[in-house]
Amino acid sequence: MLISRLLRGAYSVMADKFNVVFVLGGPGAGKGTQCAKIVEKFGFVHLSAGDLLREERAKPGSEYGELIENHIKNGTIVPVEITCSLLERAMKESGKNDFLIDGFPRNQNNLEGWNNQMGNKVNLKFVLFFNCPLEVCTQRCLDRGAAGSGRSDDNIESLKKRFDTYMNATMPIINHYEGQGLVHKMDASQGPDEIFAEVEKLFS
Ligand code: UP5
Ligand code: MG
Repeated sequence: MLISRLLRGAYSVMADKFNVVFVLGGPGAGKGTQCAKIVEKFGFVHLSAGDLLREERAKPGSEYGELIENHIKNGTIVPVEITCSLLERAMKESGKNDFLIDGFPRNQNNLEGWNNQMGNKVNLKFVLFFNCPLEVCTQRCLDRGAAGSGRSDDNIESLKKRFDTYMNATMPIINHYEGQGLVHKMDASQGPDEIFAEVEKLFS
């Protein structure tokens, strides 16, 4: 009796946690594109940390607007307190339980801040890593910029900085999760449908 009550208690604590899949990869690797497909087929909530920061930046009178814009243009990373609060708020407001968190955590500061603030509220299922050559990613972002994305970082100067940050700060985070056996690495240089054919196997 006691054991089954304890087990039920433990289960309800687990069930109360948010389920999270982190989606990482270089600029233009296709994180957003694949997340949209996962949402359509499997019903997760997609939260792009970059999109949340851009929304916050666009709010009239935002306390952090200028700081966020400077980081985005320079390809550097916004302090975790800001990003993590935006993510947690969006998770709570969604009323849902299963999340794709796209483009986060990107550096050691993000990882530590997330673990402190969210570690015991979240069940990290795995990390989806879109691996794509720099030249392919660069071309995708430049094409998107030329097509009128309006993103202040879809230009060659910002892209160089975004890649430096990705290689120096984000790859060590991916390697950290790899060491925990949590990373699923995808070849993201193919077409969107070919990539999704691999991705969906993980969610099925
Ligand atoms: N495209 C997509 N897939 C394709 C495919 N398979 N074949 C051909 N084309 C493909 O795709 C990019 C473009 O490529 C699109 O035009 C798409 O149609 C095409 P997308 O799906 O948008 O790729 P994604 O990986 O999401 O690229 P994104 O540019 O969003 O990646 P970033 O990681 O650079 O951008 P993000 O918005 O996450 O971050 C921007 C900045 O915000 C960061 O540099 C940083 O300054 C800041 N930031 C933080 O500080 N902290 C955070 O936690 C997050 C962001
Ligand atoms: Mg994106």
